[in-house]
Amino acid sequence: KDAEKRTVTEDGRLMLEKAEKDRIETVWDRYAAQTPQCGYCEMGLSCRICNMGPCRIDPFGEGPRQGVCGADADIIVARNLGRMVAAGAAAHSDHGRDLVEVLAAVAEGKAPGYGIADPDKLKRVAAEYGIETEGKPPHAVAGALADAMMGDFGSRRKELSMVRRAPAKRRELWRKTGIMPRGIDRETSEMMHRTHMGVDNGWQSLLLHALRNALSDGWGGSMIATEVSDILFGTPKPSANTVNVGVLKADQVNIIVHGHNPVVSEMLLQACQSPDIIDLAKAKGAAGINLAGLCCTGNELLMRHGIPMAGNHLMTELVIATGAVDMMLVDYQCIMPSLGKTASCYHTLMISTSDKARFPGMTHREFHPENARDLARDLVKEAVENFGRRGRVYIPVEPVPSLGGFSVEAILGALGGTPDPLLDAVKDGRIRGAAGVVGCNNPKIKHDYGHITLTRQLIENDILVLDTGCAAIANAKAGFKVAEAAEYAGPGLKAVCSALGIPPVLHMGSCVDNVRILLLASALADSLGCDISDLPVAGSAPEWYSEKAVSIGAYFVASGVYTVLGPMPPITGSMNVVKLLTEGLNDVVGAGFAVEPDPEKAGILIRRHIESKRKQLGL
Ligand code: BF8
Ligand code: SF4
Repeated sequence: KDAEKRTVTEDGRLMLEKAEKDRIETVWDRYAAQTPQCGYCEMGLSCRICNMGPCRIDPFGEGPRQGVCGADADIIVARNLGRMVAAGAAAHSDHGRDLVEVLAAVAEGKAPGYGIADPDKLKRVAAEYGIETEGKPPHAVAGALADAMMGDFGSRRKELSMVRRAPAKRRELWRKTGIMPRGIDRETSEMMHRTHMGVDNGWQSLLLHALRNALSDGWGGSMIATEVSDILFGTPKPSANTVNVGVLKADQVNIIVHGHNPVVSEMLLQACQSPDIIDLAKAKGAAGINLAGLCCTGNELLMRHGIPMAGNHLMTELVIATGAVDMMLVDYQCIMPSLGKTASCYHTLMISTSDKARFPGMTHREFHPENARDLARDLVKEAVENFGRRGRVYIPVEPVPSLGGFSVEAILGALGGTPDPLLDAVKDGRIRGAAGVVGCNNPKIKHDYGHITLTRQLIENDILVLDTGCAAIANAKAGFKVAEAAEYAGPGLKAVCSALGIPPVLHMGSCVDNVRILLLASALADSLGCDISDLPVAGSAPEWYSEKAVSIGAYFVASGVYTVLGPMPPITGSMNVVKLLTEGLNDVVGAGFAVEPDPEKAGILIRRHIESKRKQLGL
């Protein structure tokens, strides 16, 4: 059956069948309608950067070899990829900036409901920025930190502040190669400039700048997003949660938050917990109010508060098809513009909340730091009112238990304050190494098959898995994130996990939280006195779709982490670009990309890489 070809998850399959019965069109149907997709575009060989075009290069060498301007395949492919990085870096970094705005508003007392949840972290980060913290109240420190972070965004000429967290050898390499990131917006803006017609036509220099642009995301925009979120809302600690469509409750008001920025979802959580609104829900015949998440804003709540997770990217339409969602609130990124239409078949109220993200079929109710608390309360009340308008609901599965909240601070805490016990386990071979399994879903790959298959193989072979984003949700649904999941691990990893009481797959958060993986890798490299590229670690994005994932992959590689992509990026039109990314970069940044859509084979690539790094370290 079709549903079985589309997803490996039980709730996904059952919901796909329900959607079909309800005649709901899904992302898979639209993907099928798009196939075969344009071969020029798949290879990165089409260009519509200027109005002399659009142009395409004939990959078989029979038709045009150059665009109207004279750009060849190498230039066109490199420019297109560079623009993907720029868009991804911009998305993460603009999200980071929104948090800095909230931090500034908190400092000014203009953000009722928000506060400083982790004053210690505020102090630590402020000290890194050279801000005097002694004897100053948190709000004053927050204001100074917000100002200093704003300075990281614009035309900054100096090195980005947070790069100081990278190992010294890595920073030296970035300087030497000319890819040390400066202002966050500056690198993105420069990427757009360089790819304008008639600017940078060196495919190598374009790709190097793409790495610098990505680094301005990983060690800049995303890192600021994560750190400021921790300061405002709390640094995650391990806590239990539940995952899959079964987290929806037939007898409760179900509110779903979807998107990325915790600025909105945190206020929703507060409102859902207020006793007067819970009483209102009970007066309307509901047993309570159930807040659950989708995608990364869900991950933010899961990490900090153990809020249940309804699903990842490809589940977002299907969750609505339960008929049990009384309200869905979205902020931005990865929100399919189809959702409003899907919801129109049910009673679900769809609310868009960000000044920069509108969607058809949604009501726009804009959140700002000043009005967020009150607006969240109003909206939760509206969701409660909507509970009575429900039709029949279909919640076909029981939720799966899972453990989240593994910030670097929490991991080091579990290890007794230093990475040494982890390093000892790596040195004596109980743990062979670590791998990040991150990123999206993509209808080109069977839903969650890539994540689950790769993760299972890695832990079976004693490789600790760190995951984020939609991959983390897939792995939680597969049951890899309870202490008992140590059973799935090889003997060495199993022993370590059992001793520490942790699962073999650690949920490190949302996609901006990939920086937590960078920071953990830096801590390990510092302890060993080596560079990140010397470590037995790897990254992977088995089902990636988004431009943000391109930026993440590029900053992982530029930071020295070998990274295996599932779906092929649009680069095969230029063998020069393919070769540079998969081979040449090793000589430049000590790491490169591989592409392998089959997760079983991707696992073998990662294991081979980890074993070769162990050998180089003499382990
Ligand atoms: O930032 S993993 S589909 S939800 S892009 Fe999007 Fe991809 Fe999911 Fe989160 Ni990340
Ligand atoms: Fe064509 Fe060159 Fe314009 Fe691209 S930039 S659309 S290749 S003329």
